[in-house]
Amino acid sequence: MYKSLADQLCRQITAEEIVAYEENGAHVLRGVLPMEWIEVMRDAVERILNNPGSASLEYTPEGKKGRYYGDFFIWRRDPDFKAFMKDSPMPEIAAQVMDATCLNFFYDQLLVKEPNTAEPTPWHQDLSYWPVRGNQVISIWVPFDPANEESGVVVYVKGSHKWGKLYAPHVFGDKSGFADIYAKGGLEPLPDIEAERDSHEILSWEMEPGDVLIHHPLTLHYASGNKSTTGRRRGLALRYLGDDVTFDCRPGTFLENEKVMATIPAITLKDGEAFSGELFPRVWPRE
Ligand SMILES: O=C(O)CCC(=O)C(=O)O
Repeated sequence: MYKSLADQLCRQITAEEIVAYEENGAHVLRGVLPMEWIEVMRDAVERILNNPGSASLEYTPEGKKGRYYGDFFIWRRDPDFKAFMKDSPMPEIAAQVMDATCLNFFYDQLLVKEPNTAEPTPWHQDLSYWPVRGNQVISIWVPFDPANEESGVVVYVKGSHKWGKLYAPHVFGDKSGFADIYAKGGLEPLPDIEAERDSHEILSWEMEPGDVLIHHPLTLHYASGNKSTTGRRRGLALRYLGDDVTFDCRPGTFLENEKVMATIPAITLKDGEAFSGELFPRVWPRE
C-alpha cells in the first residue's frame, strides 16, 4: 500500500452506473476517490507544473492570459503519478466498469487550465490519436478542483461511441503543429460539433474532487476554456487497456509525434500484439 494510502474505492460501483457508461459512452462516478489521494496528487501536479516535462505542451499562446498545460506519460518520472495509476483505486474502477480480468496501463495525460484561460479542448475522439484496437479501453478523468460550467467541465455527445465512426484527430491548440501527421491517417474529418451542438444530446456533469468521469475512446468530447477569474481546473486522465486490446500500427497516430516519442522508449510491439512490457505495465490484477 503506497504511503499507507487506500487502494480501495470509497464505495462500490453500481450496475446502473456501468449500464449508463455502456449506453451513453460516458458517465460520472460520484464520491469514489478518497481525499487523501487527491491531496497527494495536488502536490504532485504542482511539481510537474513547476518542472514541465519534455513531452509537455503549452496550448495557450505566449502573451495571452491564463495557461492551458498538457503533459503525457508523467508516471514514468514521478513516483506519485506512478502510484496513482497503479496503487490507488483507479485500476479497480477500470476493471469493474469494463468487466476486465487484466489491465495494462496505457498512459496518463495532465490537462490543467488556470483561471482566465480562453483555449478550449477541441471536440475529439481519443481513439483517433491512438495506436490501439479493441473495445475494452477506458479513460478516467479526475478533477483536483471543482469542475463546473465556468471552469470548464468535459462534455460528451451522448451515444457517439456507437456511431461506428472513427474521425480524423483534431489538433489541440494553435501551436502543436501536428496537423500534417494526423492527415496521414486519411480518416473522415470531424463534423463541426460545436456549430451543430443543438442537434445532439450533450451530457455533462459538474464535479467535485473525489468524483471521476469515465468515457469510451470513441465518445466525442470537448471542454471549454476556464472562464473563472480565480478557480483553477486541474484534471488528469488515466487510460487503461483491457483484455481485447491490441497494438494498431496504422499511420497518423501519436507514434508519429516526435515530441511524445522522444520521452518514451522505442515501442517494439508488432501490429496485433497485446500491450505489455515496461512501457505499458500490467496493473490488474494487483501484484
Ligand atoms: O480536460 C480536458 O479539458 C479534456 C479531457 C480530455 O479530452 C480527455 O480526457 O480525453
